[in-house]
Amino acid sequence: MAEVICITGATSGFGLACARKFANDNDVELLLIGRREERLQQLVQSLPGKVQTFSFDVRNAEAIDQFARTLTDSNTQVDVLINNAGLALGTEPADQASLEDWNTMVDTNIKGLMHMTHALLPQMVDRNKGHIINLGSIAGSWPYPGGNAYCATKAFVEQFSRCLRADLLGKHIRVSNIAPGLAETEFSLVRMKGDKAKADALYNDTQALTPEDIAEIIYWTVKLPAHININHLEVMPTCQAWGPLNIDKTMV
Ligand code: NDP
Ligand code: 8X3
Repeated sequence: MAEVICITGATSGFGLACARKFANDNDVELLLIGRREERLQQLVQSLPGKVQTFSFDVRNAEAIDQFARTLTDSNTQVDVLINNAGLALGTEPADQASLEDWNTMVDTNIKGLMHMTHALLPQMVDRNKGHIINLGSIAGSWPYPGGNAYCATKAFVEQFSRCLRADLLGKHIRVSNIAPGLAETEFSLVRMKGDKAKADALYNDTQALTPEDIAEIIYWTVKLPAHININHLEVMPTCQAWGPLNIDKTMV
């Protein structure tokens, strides 16, 4: 029986690299989700094996329910759910940040991930089989100026992943939070709202992680023997590490 891998945010970055990585396996069926229909169509044509695409916005709860119903109707059961769709918007300090941006991040990174999990987890529990991979971030553990709502959404992903593990104890269902640091994808272009110069500046003179690095790690996490669960895996490029905490010496 083919292993069914469902990837949200498969049109770019980590999701796309995961789709390419898993597509090379024999006997795998990919369910690829994103909003950009034309990119999904290209994937169907370029990837080997059985690939189905679903164009919807993970902020649309009704679309997720419809997706789950489509799977039920075709008797398709998801073995691995990669909750990857997500974004950051803006780097302004909290008092200057856009409330609309905050809501978009919450609706995508938290509610979208939660709805996908809620829709697909019951069939994993029924079969006593499955693996949920959530894309967290170093931002979920480590605050930085301008990170505000984005960091908080990833802290949700971290704790939600741990709590799923607690609830699923006794079932053969694994849950892993993969938390990358600096990685070069379309992430910064989206965060900087299309300003390519600003997005590129972040990666200049670095050897950032690549989407393929993260796909390799996710693939390894999934392929480990079933009795091993990676709870939380934080990964940074070697050129990245913590700095000292800031101290304001002008306040006295
Ligand atoms: P990209 O911008 O390259 O990819 C993001 C993907 O998410 C796209 O395929 C996009 O597809 C999809 N997406 C975004 N919003 C929605 C939505 N509302 N509904 C459906 N799909 C959506 O970024 P990355 O690959 O870097 O990011 C993937 C994940 O990794 C995110 O959760 C991000 O927060 C996280 N991450 C990224 C890091 C980095 O430095 N790059 C580091 C740590 C974590 P489409 O636009 O077609 O819908
Ligand atoms: C993306 C990594 O450090 O830009 O989640 O927040 S960071």
